[in-house]
Amino acid sequence: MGDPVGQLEQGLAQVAQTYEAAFASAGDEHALREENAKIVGPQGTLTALMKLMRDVPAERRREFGKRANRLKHDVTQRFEQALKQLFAAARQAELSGPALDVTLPGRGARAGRLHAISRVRYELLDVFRALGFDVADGPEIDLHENCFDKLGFPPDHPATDMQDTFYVHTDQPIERQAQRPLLRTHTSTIQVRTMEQTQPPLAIVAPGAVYRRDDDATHSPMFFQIEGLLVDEGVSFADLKGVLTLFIQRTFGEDVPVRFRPSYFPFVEPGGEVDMGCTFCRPWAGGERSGCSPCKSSGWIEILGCGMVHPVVFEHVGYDPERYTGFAFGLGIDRIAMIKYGVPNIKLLYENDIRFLSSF
Ligand code: FA5
Repeated sequence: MGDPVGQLEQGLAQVAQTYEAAFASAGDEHALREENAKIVGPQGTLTALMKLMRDVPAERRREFGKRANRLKHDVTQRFEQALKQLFAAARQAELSGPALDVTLPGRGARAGRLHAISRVRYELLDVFRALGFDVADGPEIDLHENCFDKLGFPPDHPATDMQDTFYVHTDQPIERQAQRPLLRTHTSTIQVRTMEQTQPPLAIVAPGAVYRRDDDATHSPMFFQIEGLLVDEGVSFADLKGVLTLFIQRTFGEDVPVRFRPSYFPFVEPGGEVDMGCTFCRPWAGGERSGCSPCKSSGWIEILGCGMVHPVVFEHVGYDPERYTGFAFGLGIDRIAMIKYGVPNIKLLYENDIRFLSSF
C-alpha cells in the first residue's frame, strides 16, 4: 500500500506548485476547464489524493484534510479568476476588433405609380384640354338607344354586329329594345348624353371603360376609349383634320405622318379612320418597314375612328342640323398605350404583373 502520508505530502506539493502555471497556459475556456478537471474533477489528482485520506493515521488526518481542502479552495478560486480573465480578454478583443454590422438594409415600401393605361389617359386628356376641350363623363351601363338608336344605327342593322354586346339582365319588363340596358360598347353614348343636356358651342372629350365580346392579342372584352365631340356653327372637316393631326403629333412626335381614310360609322358622314406612321419602323425617317409586326409591314398604324356628326344624330338630340355642324372621334386608350410602350399583347395590360407594369 505504500506510505499514504508521503504520497499525500508529495501530491499536495506537486499540485500546489503546478496549478497556477497550468491555468495560466490555458489559451481558452475549454483548455482552462480541462486543466481544472485534471485537478479537481472526478478523475483529478487532488480528488485522488483526498481518497488517500482514510489511510492516513487518525492523528494526522485532520491536518491533511485541512491542507487538502485549502488547496482545493485555492485551486477553485484561481480557476474562477482565470476564467474571468479569459472572458474579459475575449470581450476586450471583441470590442477593439472591427464592428459587427447586425443591420440589414430596410425593406422599404415601393413607391406606387399609375397604371400605364391611366398614365396614357391623363396624357391624352391633357393634350385635348390644352386645345380647349372640356372633360365629360357618362355611365358604363347605358340604354340601347344611347349606344345605338340615337346614333343612327337602324334597328337590327348589321353595324351593331360590329360591337357584339353584353346586355344587362333586369327584372323590370322592357317593352322596347331601345330601353334595354347594356354595358356600353363605345364612349359615343356620351355624345348623345352631352348634346341632350348642353347647347352648342361645345367641345368635350369623354374617357371611360367600354365592353365588347372581343378577345385576341389586340382586342380585350373590356377596354378604354376617349370620345371627342365638337359642335358649333361652321365647323368643317378641316377643323377635324387639324385637331386630330395636332393631337397625334403632340402625343407621338412632330414628325409623325398622319393620314385619313374613308370609313363607315352610322353616326358620322363622312366618316373616316386615322392612321399614323408606324413609330416602330419609322419609314418616313428612313426605317425599314418590311418585317415590322406592329404595322404588318405597312408603315401605318390605325389609331382612331372619326367623322362629321351625322345630321340625323343632331335631330335625335334636338339640335338644328341646318345651323350646326360638328365632328366626333373615338380612340382606344389601350391601343395607344400599346404603341407608346411597345406592348405586344393587350392582355399584358390587365394581368397586373408588377414586373411588367413597373418596366415602363
Ligand atoms: C368606335 O368605337 C367608334 N365609336 C369611334 C368613333 C367615334 C367613330 C366618333 C366616329 C366618331 P371602333 O370600333 O373602331 O370605333 O373603336 C375605336 C378604337 O377603339 C379602335 O380604333 C381601337 O383602337 C379601339 N378598340 C376597338 N375595339 C377594341 C378592343 N376590343 N380592345 C381594345 N381596343 C379596341
